[in-house]
Amino acid sequence: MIVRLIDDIKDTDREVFAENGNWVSRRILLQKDGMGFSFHETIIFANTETMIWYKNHLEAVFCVEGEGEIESLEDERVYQIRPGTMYALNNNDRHLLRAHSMDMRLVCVFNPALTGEEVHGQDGSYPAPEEMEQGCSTVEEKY
Ligand code: 9YT
Repeated sequence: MIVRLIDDIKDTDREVFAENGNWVSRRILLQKDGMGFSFHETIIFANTETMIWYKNHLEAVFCVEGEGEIESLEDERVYQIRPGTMYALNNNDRHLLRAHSMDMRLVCVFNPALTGEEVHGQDGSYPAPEEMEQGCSTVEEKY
């Protein structure tokens, strides 16, 4: 059994800050934990907008704190996010994620699991697991 405290992840290599300062993500479970998915707590900082495209991963996100919105760049629909809201990027949807006046605390699951080594590519995506094995480019997207 794996038991972990979020406080034990802070200030370790499982805690990653976005280069543009928009978010911090704590990778509670990664590929190496062997669960078949990864599990994250992500804080989206207040009054930010982040463009994201997980073209190689499916992600489900559950809001536990804060308020914001997600705009699908596939059809321009905007959905409000508040505690209790879940969104699932079942079509690898490109999107804009906005936090309103307070930080948004989100719990996220990725399939396939993130290894923790990914950085956003030029198009906002993370590389596929096969590309990671081949040694992918590590250019951070500044969105
Ligand atoms: C909200 C969201 O998309 N979180 C994703 C987790 C984060 N990009 C990470 O851990 O890399």
